[in-house]
Amino acid sequence: MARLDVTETFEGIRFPGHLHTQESLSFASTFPFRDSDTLLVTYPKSGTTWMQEILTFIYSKGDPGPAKTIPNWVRIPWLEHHYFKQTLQQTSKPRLFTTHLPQQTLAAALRKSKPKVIYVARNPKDVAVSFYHFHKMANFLPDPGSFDDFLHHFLDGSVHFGSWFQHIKSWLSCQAELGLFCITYEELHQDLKGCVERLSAFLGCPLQPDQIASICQHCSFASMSENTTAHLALIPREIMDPSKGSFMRKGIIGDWKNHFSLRQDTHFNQTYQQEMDHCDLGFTWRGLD
Ligand code: PPS
Repeated sequence: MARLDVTETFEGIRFPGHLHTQESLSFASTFPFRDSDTLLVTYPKSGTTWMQEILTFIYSKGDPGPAKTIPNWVRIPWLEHHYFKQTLQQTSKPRLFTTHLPQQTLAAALRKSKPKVIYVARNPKDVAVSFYHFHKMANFLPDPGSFDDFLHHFLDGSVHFGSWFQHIKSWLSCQAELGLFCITYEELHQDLKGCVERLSAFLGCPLQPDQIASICQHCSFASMSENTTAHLALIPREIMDPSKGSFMRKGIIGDWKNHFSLRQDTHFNQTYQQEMDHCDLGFTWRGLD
């Protein structure tokens, strides 16, 4: 299934047709979750792959076996991807899933059961930069044009996967209802060990100190860059072109400062203020200013 130039629009949001079909999006929106499932929710480029790796290691109790031998899209598949139904048959228990879908698409399905839901958020300026570079290498996403063009689309929400603002606002608005575990990319950076401890408590998956140490070692940027099953390096070059960039690109906080002009930063801050006014995220960004 190539469909590199196809765009699927579902509930007003555009998705790459290479990975999504109307049927797969519909299947995701009515998916029968179980209370024992864990759902990882992210806007693209917010630390999805990092959290997939951490969750894999928490459930394997620090054993690198599964993370080193099974690609991340099989270990913790995306609900909305076209291969999901097929992958589901191989999914071991407890079932772990990933999604980039907005909250309203999954609201009805999530009301029917109580899976554990983890939301990973990242400073949106760094998300925009990472997403821009990803567009350059991923042939299933549109040509982003200049960074200025891309930023414009990112801020008005017309990029694939929709508005970052709507995504975070809609998910965090049902934080209490869903018992959402919210964590940021920046927190993972600052204190990976502390984050792993919090996650293991949330998941009811106790870990020994040596297991936590193994997780922190294997989930570092350097280790994950070498583990091709952790990211998209296994994907053919017609789909993701390594000559145009790297999936494990920089993995740092604040790279936006190397990309944003003063004008772009001012415009971004104004849009952020307008969109996030009266929205208490419950945490403050590190690196937004
Ligand atoms: S995707 O395509 O939505 O699944 O992308 P996603 O995994 O959400 O985000 C990719 C960015 O996360 C960085 N990354 C990491 N940073 C620090 N440490 C670790 N271990 C790590 N793993 C992935 C990756 O480098 C992308 O960020 P940028 O800023 O582009 O480097």
